[in-house]
Amino acid sequence: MSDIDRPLLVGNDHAVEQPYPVRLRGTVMRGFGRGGKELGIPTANLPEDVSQYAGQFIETGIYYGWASINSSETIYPMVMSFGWNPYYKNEKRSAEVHIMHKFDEDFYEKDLRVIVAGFIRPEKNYTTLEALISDINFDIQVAHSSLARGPYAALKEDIFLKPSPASL
Ligand code: ADP
Ligand code: RBF
Ligand code: MG
Repeated sequence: MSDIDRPLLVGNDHAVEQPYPVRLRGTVMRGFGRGGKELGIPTANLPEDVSQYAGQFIETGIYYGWASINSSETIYPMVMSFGWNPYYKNEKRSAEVHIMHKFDEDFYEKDLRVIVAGFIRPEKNYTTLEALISDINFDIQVAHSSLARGPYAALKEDIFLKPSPASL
């Protein structure tokens, strides 16, 4: 049994409200390698200048939206952690994207584009790794159900994520 007690739907059902959607793009960087190994939840880290840029629009916290790699046709749902990772006491604010898809290979160095569609919750500190992992798994469920609503689903078609006409 999970003791997580928060809603599965976040954000206005009828419209994506400002400042969303927030569009971010950057090369996937190497981090400490904790996401995959310790949590079983890999996160593709965006460059520092991109998290600086994001900070103009959004507060630290956990977000949901859509992502693409190298502007390919395939668009994936994603959850993003933007902040200081209090559990790990990081010194830098990072933007880390977990794509809700099982990949056979890493995609370091590739161009990651994300559309942040809404806020899920503030960052928390945890006493155990298990508690952090269950919260992240719940965030993934929240993202799934929240993105299924019309205005959020429509963002999947945003041209920002897709191949440019010249590359077709
Ligand atoms: P790091 O600290 O280097 O970010 P992680 O353990 O968080 O290490 O793993 C992140 C890397 O794993 C990403 O940069 C990407 O190349 C790869 N990866 C594989 N599957 C996924 C996924 N579903 N979401 C995000 N990254 C993934
Ligand atoms: N780290 C925290 O310290 N507190 C959090 O509340 C938190 N929430 C997260 C939610 C999601 C959806 C993801 C993908 C990560 C979250 N993390 C959080 C970050 C986690 O600590 C991070 O991915 C690892 O530090 C690996 O880089
Ligand atoms: Mg990572």
